Formats: sequence, C-alpha cells, structure tokens
Amino acid sequence: MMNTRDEDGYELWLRYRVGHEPDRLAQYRAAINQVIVLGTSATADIIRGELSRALPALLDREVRCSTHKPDGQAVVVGTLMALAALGITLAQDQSSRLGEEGFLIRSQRAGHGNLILITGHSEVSLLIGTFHFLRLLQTQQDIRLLDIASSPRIRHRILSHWDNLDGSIERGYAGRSLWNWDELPHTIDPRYYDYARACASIGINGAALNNVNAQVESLSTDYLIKAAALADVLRPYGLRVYLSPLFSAPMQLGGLPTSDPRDPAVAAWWQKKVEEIYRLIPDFGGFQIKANSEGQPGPRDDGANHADGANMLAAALEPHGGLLLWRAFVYDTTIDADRAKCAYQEFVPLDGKFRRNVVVQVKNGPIDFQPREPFHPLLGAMEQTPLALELQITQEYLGQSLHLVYLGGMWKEILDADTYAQGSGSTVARMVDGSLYQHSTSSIVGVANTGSDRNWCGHHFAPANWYAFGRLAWDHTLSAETIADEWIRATWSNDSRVVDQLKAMLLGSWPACIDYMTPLGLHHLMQEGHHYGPDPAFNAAPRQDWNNVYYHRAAATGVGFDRSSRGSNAVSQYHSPLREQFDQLATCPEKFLLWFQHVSWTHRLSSGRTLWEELQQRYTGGVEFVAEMIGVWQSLETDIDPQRYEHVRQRLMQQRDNARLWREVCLNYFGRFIPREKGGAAPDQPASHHSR
Ligand code: GCV
Repeated sequence: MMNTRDEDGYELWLRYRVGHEPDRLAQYRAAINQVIVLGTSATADIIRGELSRALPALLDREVRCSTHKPDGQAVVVGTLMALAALGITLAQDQSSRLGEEGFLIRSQRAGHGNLILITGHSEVSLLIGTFHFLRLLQTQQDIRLLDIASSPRIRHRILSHWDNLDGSIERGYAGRSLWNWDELPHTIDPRYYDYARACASIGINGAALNNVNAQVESLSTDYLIKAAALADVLRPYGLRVYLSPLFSAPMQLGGLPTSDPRDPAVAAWWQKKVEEIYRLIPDFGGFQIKANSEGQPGPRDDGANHADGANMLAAALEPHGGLLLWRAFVYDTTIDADRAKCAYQEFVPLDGKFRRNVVVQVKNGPIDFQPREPFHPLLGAMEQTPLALELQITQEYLGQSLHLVYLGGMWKEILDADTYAQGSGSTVARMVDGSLYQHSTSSIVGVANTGSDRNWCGHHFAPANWYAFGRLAWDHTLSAETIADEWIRATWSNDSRVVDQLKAMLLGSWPACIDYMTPLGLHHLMQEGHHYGPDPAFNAAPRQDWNNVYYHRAAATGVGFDRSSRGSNAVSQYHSPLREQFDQLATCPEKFLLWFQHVSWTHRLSSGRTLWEELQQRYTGGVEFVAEMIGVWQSLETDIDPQRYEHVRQRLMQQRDNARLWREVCLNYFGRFIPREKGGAAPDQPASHHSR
C-alpha cells in the first residue's frame, strides 16, 4: 500500500502511528479504556498531555483521561504515595531499589478490572515510565502481564551542546542552535518543550547549554537569566541545565589580575558567581569545562595543575550539590610526542587528588571521535576518580549529517570493552556506571547532533544516534540491535519487512563507514578544518599532530603508527593482557592494527590477503555497502512517506559519492608507496577535494 501521508521528521520517534498487527490493536483497546494520572504538578500535566496525544493515535479511538478512581480496565499513573492514598498497593514491592528516577510498570487486578500501574517515587520517574509504556505500544509488545522495574544505570545522562551564543554550533550539521539567546528570556520557543519531551522520552536528564570552547559572556548575569528561563522549561521534564564556563572568567568578567586557582580572590569570585547561578537556577547541574586544551585557558597557564583547577571550581559548586565535569581532552605534546598518550600521563598521577564532586570526563578514544578507536586508556586507569564517558552524537568525523551511520554498535563496542583494570570483566561500562570502584556518582555525556533544522538532526536517520545515546545512557546492557529495532518501529514503521531491511542498514552502516574512511585502525585522514572528506596527504598544519601524515606514517616500509613497545609504547597504558596483545603484530586485533603497529604492505592478514590487498578490499566493501543501502531504500519507496523518502534518498546518493571519493583518494595516495609490480597505483594527480 502506498504511504502518501507526508512527514517532515519533526515528530522524531514520538510519531504515535497505529501499528500493523490487528491482534495487538485489539489487545491494547481492551486493556486501555481509561487513563488516570494522579497529581497536579507541571510534570503530571505533561504526562496527561502525552497520553492524550499518544493513546488516541495509537489505539485509533478516544481514551478517557481523568483524575478519578479507576473503573474497569485502566492505566493509572501516580507516585507510590499517590497510589497508596487511593488504596492501591503493589502486590510485590520492589520500590526500594528504584531510586529517584526508576519506574515500575505493573499489571494488577483491582476491584472489577485490570489495571496497568505506572509508578515510582518521583513525578519525573512517572514521566519516564509513561514514555516507556508508550514505547511498548509503539513497538507492538504484549502488554497483558506487565512487570517491569527499570532504573538508570548511570546517574547523570547529559547532552552537551557545542552551541555558541551567536546561534552557530561548533560541529553542528543541522542548522542553527536551538537556543535563541537573543530572544530569551522573554520568548520561549515552543520547540524547547519538544526538545525536552524527546530527551525525557529516552531518559536524558541534563543539557549542557553552551560550547565547551566557551565564551565568557555565558556567565554574565544577562545570560544566566536566559539560561534560567531554559531551565524553567526543562525542569518539569526532569532535565537540569549545565554550563561550560571559561576558566579565565575571573579576569575577563570579574576584572581580577589572574585566574590562578590557588588565589583566594579567584576562588571567592567563583563562589559568588556560583551562588548567583543557584539563586537563578536552584537545581543547576554544574559545570562542564574544557581547560588547557586547544587554546582554552586553564590552571596550567599559572603553573597549577588540573586538580588545582578542578577542585577550586568544585569547591564552589559543592555546597549546592553541583557537579564539576572536568574534560580530559588534553594533548600537550611537550608531555609526550604521541598525542594518544598525553591525557593519561597528565591525569593518572592526579588520581585521588580530586574533590568528591569532580568527575573527569574522558572521550571514548584517545584521539578524537574517529570512526573507530580503541577505548581511551584512562578509562581503565583511575580508581579513585569517577569518570564520565564522552561520546559524540554529532558525526564530526563520520560524514556529519550527510551520511547514514548508526553509532549504537560503536558505543556498545566501547562500553563492553574490557579494561582488565580489576581483572577480566572490568568493562568500560562498569567503570562509567561506578560499579567497578563503587563510586556513588556516574555520568555520561553525548555531544548533541540537534539543531534548528525541521527534522532536528539534518538527516532523518541521525536521530537514531540521539535515541541510542539516551537508551544506552539509561541502560548500557541494551544491544545496539534492540535499540535500532525500537527506533525504527517508532520512527518509520512496524511492518516487519521494513523493520528488517532498515535494521540491516543501520547495523551495517558503522562498519561500512569505517571501511570506506579508515579501515584496519587507520585514523585521522580527514580534510582539515571542516573534517568532511578525505585528505591523507595533509601535512601543512601548524601542529605536527594535526597533520594526517603524523597518524598514518605511510612509507615504502609500510603504514601505521607504531605505538608498540618498539615505538611510542602507548600500549603500556593498557592493562595486561591487552598491552601484550596490542604490542605484537601477530596478536593485535586487525580492527586496531594500524593504530598500534607499523605494518609492511606485504604482511598477510587473516583473510590471506596482503595488507595492501586488504585495504583495497575494505575500501571497496564500504562503498558497496552504501550502494546496497540505496537499493534497499529504493525497494521501500512505497512503504515510506514521500518527503522523508526523497530526502534520505538524496543523502544516500551523496554518501555513496563521498564514500567513493574516500576510496579513490586514499587508495590513490597509499598506492604511491607501493611498487607498481606489487599492485601499487601509479603516482597520480590528487583527486578532487570535496568541500563541505
Ligand atoms: C569543541 C575536536 C573538535 C573541536 C572540539 C574539540 C573538543 O577537536 O574538532 O571542534 O571543540 O574536539 O572536544 O573540545
């Protein structure tokens, strides 16, 4: 059947369309006659609004919504206390383990009917639970005997917006910033509410509003009032706001002669500033800060270290319950000539020296959000400091909003990676959720891919990554496949043929992107500046470690960065047995081969092919996958609404052309190092560059 109803993607995964299975529809209609939402708070109103929007659409009939006692088959949403006041107690009480945001969804017999109870300790937990219940309907689950208890595994689940105060977004590929700073605090764009809804639906509970490359004005009273207006919108949805301050603000904003964290006047300035923030935003989440990195000011400017800087800010936040997320994205190559080693060397000696409310925020890999990196060695190296995992949802190095690349698999690979910090089973996930070292706080941060584009993220498939981030932040044990399945059903269709085809596309898209960009452990081959498209020959940056030749080191002898014990010895920053595994050519996993080893072009890989042959095979395989995605997408034309279909089709064509360019430019370039008789390409004119 032709799907003609046009959609523009604005509704994201909250489209609420009737499913394809008639039996399920009958079941849902029987179970949901009435909806009762207890409570009068703003959050209770949001829940009422969401159910009144979703249920008639999903059930294709009206549903009574009230605050009265249930009669017959009803969904009842209320805190445990509110349910008790109505005489409803849970048959089995699991509430003690729920925490503040966890929820229960229970089928329970009461009086003349069957109830579905959605409950928890706080109203926000009810909102998250309500969205979960709606997800069950959106994904056509059996709801006859529900017994779900769910709590977040990670406490702080934050979207980080690299949004500038002038409305531009650093590494943003979906239009302008969502925050209209010029019009705040008076004009509240309705879109803020929809942003909050989308975040709450996947359990995100924090938004860092401004770029970590910070502008000092973000801490001025004018801007704090604007941030407070946003906080007021986000609060009933369970989201707190965070800000990224400029470390030298005491000088620029406060007129002090220094921002040395050891200077009492500097500490006092921050204390007053933080007090001002909490007067305006009583539930302010805290600061996320980039210091002494890529030109940002920091404590080292005054000869202090990262702990001095972090502790001074943390001390100001602590009385208010605020968190300090101190980024470990630092690479001062006077510390080590291998950029991948720098952060570890600066931070490991500081373990144990941070205040209780400091969290050190570590990117997933040691370089910078490349298509694939091994996990950052810091993630296995700090026992006494809670670590936040920073992931990048916006696809800076993965085709931005022009390529369809689902990142669920990448993030699972990182979360499931075993650091061996406390023997086997010491996964990154356990480090991040705090369970490995029994930390009482835990955090995960995703660099947002949202913007003012009508479809939020530029590409209609990019919200899959926003969604996956939220779902994994809530429960990192979910599989990339389960998350993809949910997102597809809610975003596109419940038709099993569509679901299967789209799932294969999503799950194959990240491996394909690695292959057509940076296979076998290659990294940092992109064009400078905008970071879109290939440029392996690039060697003109002001810093060595911004050059691509620094990373691949291609020569007649072979290719790859020797980080083994014979080279930079970055392998030593990993625990055994990884360190030994990565150290040897024979045992280094092929996916990280050229990350850790400089390998001869004629070296044979597990496929039986030489390295050079394998590289060609990988690049070609990646391109072929994109071509296949186009075929699959075209076969679904009648199942997808026309506007979204055409938009995605065009982007897939662009992705295919760009993937081909990556293959041509990279193989052409690397081929120059290989003698012709061994199959190398003739030295050739550089292939044309793609400008973004
Ligand atoms: C916000 C990379 C990006 C920068 C970004 C930086 C960071 O270098 O290219 O745009 O700056 O990472 O994470 O701080």
